[in-house]
Amino acid sequence: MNKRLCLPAVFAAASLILGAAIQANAAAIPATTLWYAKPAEKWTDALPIGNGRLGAMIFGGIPDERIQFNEDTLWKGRPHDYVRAGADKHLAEIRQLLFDGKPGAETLTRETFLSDPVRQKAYQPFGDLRLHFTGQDNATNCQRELDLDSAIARVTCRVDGVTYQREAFASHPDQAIVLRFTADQPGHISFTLKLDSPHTNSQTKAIAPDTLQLTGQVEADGLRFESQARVAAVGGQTTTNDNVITVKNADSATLLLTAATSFKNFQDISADPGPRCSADMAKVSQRKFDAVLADHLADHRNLFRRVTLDLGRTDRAGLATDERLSQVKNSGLDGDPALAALYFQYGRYLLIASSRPGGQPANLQGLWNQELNPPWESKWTLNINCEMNYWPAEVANLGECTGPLFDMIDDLAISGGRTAKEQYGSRGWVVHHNTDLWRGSAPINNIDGVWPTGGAWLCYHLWEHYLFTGDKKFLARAYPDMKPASQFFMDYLVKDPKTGWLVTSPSFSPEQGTLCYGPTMDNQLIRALMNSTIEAAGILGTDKKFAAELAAVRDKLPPNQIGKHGQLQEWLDDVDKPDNNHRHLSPLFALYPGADITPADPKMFAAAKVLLKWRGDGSTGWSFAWRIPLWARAGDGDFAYRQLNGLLQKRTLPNLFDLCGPFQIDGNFGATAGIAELLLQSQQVETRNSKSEVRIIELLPALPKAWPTGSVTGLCARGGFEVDLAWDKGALTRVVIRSKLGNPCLVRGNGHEIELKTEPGRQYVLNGELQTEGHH
Ligand code: FUC
Repeated sequence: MNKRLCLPAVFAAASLILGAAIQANAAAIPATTLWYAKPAEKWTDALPIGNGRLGAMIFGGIPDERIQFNEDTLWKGRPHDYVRAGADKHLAEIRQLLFDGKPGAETLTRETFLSDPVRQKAYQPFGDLRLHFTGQDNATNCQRELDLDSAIARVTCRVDGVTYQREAFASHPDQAIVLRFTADQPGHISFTLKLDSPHTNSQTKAIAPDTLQLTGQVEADGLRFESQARVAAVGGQTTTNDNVITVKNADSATLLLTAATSFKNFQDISADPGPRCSADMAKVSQRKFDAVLADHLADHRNLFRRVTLDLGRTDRAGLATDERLSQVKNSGLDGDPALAALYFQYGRYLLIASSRPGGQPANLQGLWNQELNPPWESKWTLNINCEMNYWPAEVANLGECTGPLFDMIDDLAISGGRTAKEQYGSRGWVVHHNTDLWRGSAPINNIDGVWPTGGAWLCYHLWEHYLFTGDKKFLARAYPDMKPASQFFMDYLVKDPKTGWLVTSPSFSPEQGTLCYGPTMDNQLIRALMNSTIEAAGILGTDKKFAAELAAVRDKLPPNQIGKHGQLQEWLDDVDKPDNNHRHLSPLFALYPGADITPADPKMFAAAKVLLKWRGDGSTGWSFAWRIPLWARAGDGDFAYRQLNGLLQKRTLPNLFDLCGPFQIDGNFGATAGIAELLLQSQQVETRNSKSEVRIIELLPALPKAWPTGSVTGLCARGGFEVDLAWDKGALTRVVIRSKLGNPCLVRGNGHEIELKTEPGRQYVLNGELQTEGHH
């Protein structure tokens, strides 16, 4: 293909008019566009759009387009309580065997303690739109792109002197997927449309001359679903025959897709998907395309444009995205810093597209899945993956996107309450290492499922949301989940006869070793949960007595321990092996995303670094990704950068989706959070006296050498701040701090420090030496 024409569609028209005058060059390619000079061959080449509930993968085929779509409540199964009846009767014996170091605990746990049934249910694909564009067999100059700034996927091509364009976006305000087909000459839009589904119990028919309806049911007694596709053509003829819509010689056409299921909530699937679908369709099809587009752009940009990132540009930024990725695979990321910035913004885009208030949280694949049996059921794995999805939310200024995660916690407090009672005889609620649409909370799969701190980790996100926003109303809404999560551990923890500490048992250090008690990660997570619950009670002026009781329990948790190699121990006993480079980094929770291990405790900080060093480079995408913020917290930007490089070289698909083995989205989100952590950190506070604390904002705490010059705007810091930074030759040149709440902060960077007393709504401009240049 002629290089001159390998430009995103926004430039294609200009290049055709201006001919050779326009050359592909780095400056012409928007920094937030993924683009390709050929259609997707596989699903993992296709480009994702989503409105948090509806998602679609756009293949960009010419003349045959496939648009595979999802709705985030279409799952196998039905309301179900997975609790293992009678498990509590075996708890004491399992614990005794573990304390005594006798064999048998694993077998007894496997036989008596796992969920019923032992596996949870799978997220499902919904359907496919199939378009055939008549007369486009000999298309040239085909290209496709995903513009992250507008959340629009575009496909363009030329046939016999006519330029064609297709655009697709998933509108959150209109709850529909919207496509528009245009040509630069009238009367040239001709296509057929079909709608089908991989579910065998499904059927499609035309319900109006312009509308197809897909109905089906996942399985007997399972979720029912419906989708409608409606075509509105300008000019030409639109006809329907059985289950095909044919458009001939139109000037342009709009295609609207709505979809719904019978899911009401995790305990109720009695909704009727038909009226839901029809109502969404009636609403969107009455509106003018331009109005739908304008609302979509405003809605998306309100979130997306809060943050910009510039790490510098080279000529490689002008290449197609898959070519850029191949170059990284060959020669590393050094020659293309703009690809790191694109990857960062892609993570933000994917979170906006897969997690919006009112919907389901981003699952293992966000919300994009074409498989009836997806890897790990495309559920929510809680021993790292689901939490990692939400790491970028606060720091990358997308706090609203946490809504679905918090709603899921509300559900788990109900289902997990039953598991706490039935399996452990405890108050409160517990969830183990996975959950699904039915909010399974009992241990699944095998003994490594018996890890009781999934709920504690989820609650950490509630507390983080409060730390970033200072929103007391939110805290009052979160506390009723946090308190019973803590109560569970008050009842459940058991005294280790050897040390007297209160420990989890039976448990696991995620996916390593065997059944054990008191692994370090559990202690860290429970300590974080109890600390935040106590603090929240204080802020809300409630539960004084309870908070004191909780503090007494917290004080008996095992502390972080330093072992014989100087390492932070993973288990209660000092049994760590220096050559253990496992993908999970569980005891390092307290370094990131936790904040219990900081340079304020130099010995423990050094011990955490010993363990982190042992673990070496990543393996799965998410394990590369976790190492990025961990090394950022450890203060080594170059080792963090090496992990980002590894992620892009070894675990990234052509559409920049992350690979675990199969596609899994957590690495996209973890690396996005990690890049932010290299530039800005705010996990530390300085205590002035017993009553007052000042938040520390660290600027460029771990800047990789590969990014000597750059700028970022709109990152968030705990305490209610938004921060813009610019740097050159590795040193800060300009800083803007916007204070939302009027809290004081201690700003550090470039070896300088300044304490700012701030007023809400004001911004403070500092130079590279952190001297104030004024406030506005
Ligand atoms: C955990 C990880 C695997 C995978 C799975 C979904 O079990 O250890 O690598 O990410 O979750």
